[in-house]
Amino acid sequence: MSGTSHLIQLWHIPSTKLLLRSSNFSKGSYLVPAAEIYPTKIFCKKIQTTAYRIVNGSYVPVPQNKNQSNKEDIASTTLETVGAFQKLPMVMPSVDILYSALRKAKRVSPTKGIANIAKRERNRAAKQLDFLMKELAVPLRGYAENFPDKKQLHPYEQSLIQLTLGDGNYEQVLRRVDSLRKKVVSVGKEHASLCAKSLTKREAEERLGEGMKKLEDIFNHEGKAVDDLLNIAKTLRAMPVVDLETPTLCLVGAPNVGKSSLVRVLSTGKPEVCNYPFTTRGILMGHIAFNYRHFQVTDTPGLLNRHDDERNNLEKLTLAVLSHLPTAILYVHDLSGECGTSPSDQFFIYKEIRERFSDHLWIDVVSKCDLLQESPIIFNTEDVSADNPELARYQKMGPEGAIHVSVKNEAALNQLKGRVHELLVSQMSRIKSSESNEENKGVPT
Ligand SMILES: Nc1nc2c(ncn2[C@@H]2O[C@H](COP(=O)(O)OP(=O)(O)OP(=O)(O)O)[C@@H](O)[C@H]2O)c(=O)[nH]1
Ligand SMILES: [Mg+2]
Repeated sequence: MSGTSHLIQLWHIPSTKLLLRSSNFSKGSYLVPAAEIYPTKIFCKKIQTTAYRIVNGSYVPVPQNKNQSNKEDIASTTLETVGAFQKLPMVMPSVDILYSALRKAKRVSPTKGIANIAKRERNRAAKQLDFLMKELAVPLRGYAENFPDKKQLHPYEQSLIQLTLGDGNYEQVLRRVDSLRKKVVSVGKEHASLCAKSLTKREAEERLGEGMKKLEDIFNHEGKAVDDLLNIAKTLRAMPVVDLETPTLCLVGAPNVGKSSLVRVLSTGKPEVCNYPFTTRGILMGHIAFNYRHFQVTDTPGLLNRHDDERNNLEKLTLAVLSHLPTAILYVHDLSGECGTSPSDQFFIYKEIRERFSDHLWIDVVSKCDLLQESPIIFNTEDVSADNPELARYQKMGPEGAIHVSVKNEAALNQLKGRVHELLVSQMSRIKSSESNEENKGVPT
């Protein structure tokens, strides 16, 4: 397509080892199986203008009610925005917090003008312990206060936390950090007050030593919570954040059908392409520019023909994107028999997804049509269904109106790019009209 440039912005971070074990994916986007973190390709952030609520696990727009209470306003405000991960506080490694606090505490001098040696020593010991306790507790309190409550996040970000870190891990790590803070405060106070009661210089010194050792031991034992939080922050900060005001094309389909290959054609994004299912293990966010207009593209992990309860975290991630983000869908079908999911299974997945996300703008693509032309034998991997005409048609042609493309012989790729462009322009109009509806609702009558 002339005058069309395709750009993709990919930010890589090194593989992050979080909580349990490290990833062996060197090139995929970020995510996922519970408690595993993968390298990330990320994009940009922005604000969403529509409020949502969750109904039966789905994310639906909420018409704004002018008479809502203040509290509800605050809650919906928190759900309207994405980009919380980029605002997470920087976390210091536990060992740095500890050694910096110890070093500074040892330099704390007694209050000036105390002539009596014992009194001066107990004053110094109490002050040093109090200082150490505060130096350790203050950053921990900052983390507890500034890491957001998961429930207050945009549903998309809630899903990312859950699917990436594992259910409940985020909250659990924050609880561990807070319990470390409480322990540090109570032990620090207890020992500082013991120091203040010392009768001799020696006793004050001993109690100071004991107190410092105790705080050091607690931090050495439980400081891992801080390091886990540091890894969580690193991982979350590097996650893809979508600009909710920029039209987004989301590639969806069964595993191995050619989604990533099409992303590579539609943009300069380079997701991994391999001939095995679930090559794509996370969401890749890239963008395309058509005639100086910018659009986003997301590649997603494949979906299998099974019930939601049986889906893996990769599939759940794809569904989270479709449920929580305003995307246009490019649905990819592979009828060649090459991908490992039979055409009839793809048909049932497709029917379900199409129905579930019927309000999304949509293009259907039958991929690998070079194989269909070259080798009809591959295509005939299953009997054409005689008793279900819709399925029988699908097995031969894919859904009605689908564009038959091939990245191998470049068949119909320009046609596809043109359709994608039109789709994204329509998506842009949708976003604009929903924005102006929101604004009109906000104007008092
Ligand atoms: N012959 C042919 N092979 C293709 C075409 N498009 C993709 N393939 C091959 O199909 C296989 C899967 O392609 P991917 O693009 O990785 O598929 P995917 O849907 O992203 O796969 P997952 O990420 O695992 O879900 C690779 O071996 C590709 O080279 C095509 O148009 N023709
Ligand atoms: Mg892929």
